[in-house]
Amino acid sequence: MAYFPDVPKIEYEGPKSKNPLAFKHYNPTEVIEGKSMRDLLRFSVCYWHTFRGTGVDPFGAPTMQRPWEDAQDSVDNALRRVDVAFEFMEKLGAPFYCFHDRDIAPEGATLAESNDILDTIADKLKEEQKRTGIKLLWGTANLFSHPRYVHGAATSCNADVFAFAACQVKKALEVTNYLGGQNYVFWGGREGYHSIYNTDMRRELDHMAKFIQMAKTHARSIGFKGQFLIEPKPKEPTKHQYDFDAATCLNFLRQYGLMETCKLNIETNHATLAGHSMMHELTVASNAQALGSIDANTGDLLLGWDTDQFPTDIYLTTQCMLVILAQKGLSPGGINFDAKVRRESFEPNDLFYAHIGGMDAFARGLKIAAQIRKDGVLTDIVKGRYSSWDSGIGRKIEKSQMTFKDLEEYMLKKGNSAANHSGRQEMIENIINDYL
Ligand code: XLS
Ligand code: NI
Ligand code: NI
Repeated sequence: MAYFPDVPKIEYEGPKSKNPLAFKHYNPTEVIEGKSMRDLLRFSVCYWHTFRGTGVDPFGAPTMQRPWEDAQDSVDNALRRVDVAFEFMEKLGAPFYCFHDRDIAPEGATLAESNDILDTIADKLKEEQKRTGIKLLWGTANLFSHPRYVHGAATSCNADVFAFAACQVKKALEVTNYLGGQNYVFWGGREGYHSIYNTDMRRELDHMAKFIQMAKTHARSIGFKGQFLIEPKPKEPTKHQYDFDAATCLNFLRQYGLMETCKLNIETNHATLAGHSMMHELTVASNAQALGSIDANTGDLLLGWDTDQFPTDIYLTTQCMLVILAQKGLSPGGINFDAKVRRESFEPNDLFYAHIGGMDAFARGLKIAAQIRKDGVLTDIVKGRYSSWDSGIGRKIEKSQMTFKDLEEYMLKKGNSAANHSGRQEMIENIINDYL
């Protein structure tokens, strides 16, 4: 049975096409910088927003028309949803998908029951993966929806909650491994605080590190070879999240000796909530050799929360691809659309329009970024700007051959520093515009 009966397989038709159900720029086999678009972009569909999003908001009821959903969160429904998901992803031509344990399977009355249900669904996912060749980019555990996680999971003040969360991650790791998942994500759902008066921050952070360490030990013991990823977010649901931004996460990883264990999964709307641009966050992560994957979406300039919209802004995708190309791709990570259609876009086909738009926006960003790199415009500008470091005094400082005393001697002799050159920000912005 077809759940999207009027949608054909989405094909690449080129920039002139007016067909809303076709790619204008994403041409999976087109080669850029020696790799196919498919392998460079590694697009992934997220199970939670795309197959579980209902359109509820704090003021209103669900709006999404999803004829395959029943009123209860039944196991039969979860099985049927696997068919829906794979029909969608196959027609879209998405090579990867991602999930939380509780997106794919309902929670049972006990841990044992929940684990059994998860196994049932995982078997079906595995069959569908085999049939279609679609792969699991990453798995994760939902450690934030259930009321037990009201005070957090790994950072809960209740040790039993830490224990329950550990069991959930243990199982999620096993399922991810069973499905050949290439990464495993930790997003600190409620790992943070609302009131610092009642919070032992140091103890909570120690526990969070211990949790990841224990997860790593278990992952190794079951032969899971995937990459661990931490996803920064500054706030929401808690007032202050411990994984605030890329720099905060890197500090945490370094402090607890976890740099070898985890890379980062950077999400656009989280970057902007932290007061950074996506390109800033990607650069911080990439500089630390810790840019593992991205959650592609966008926020709304006028709203101060995580709206998780589909990315359509070519400036944004170009900036992302500049950083991603500079580090030669994201593999084993990818570009996961952690994005949801608007509450007003309630028809099933809107899911296609949204993903096609996001994929095309990134494909365009990729082509533009590759051209900018080919012409070397930015690299030449940046290289020229720092040329005083390539010889003379700059070179000696970089080589650690100078002390403050030496520099004083140098400057006393010279009398004053050399003149500065203009940063030419506007000219550079104009050059970037020429490529768009
Ligand atoms: C929420 C996060 C979440 C993670 C996975 O804001 O983006 O969806 O990606 O737990
Ligand atoms: Ni995310
Ligand atoms: Ni988000």
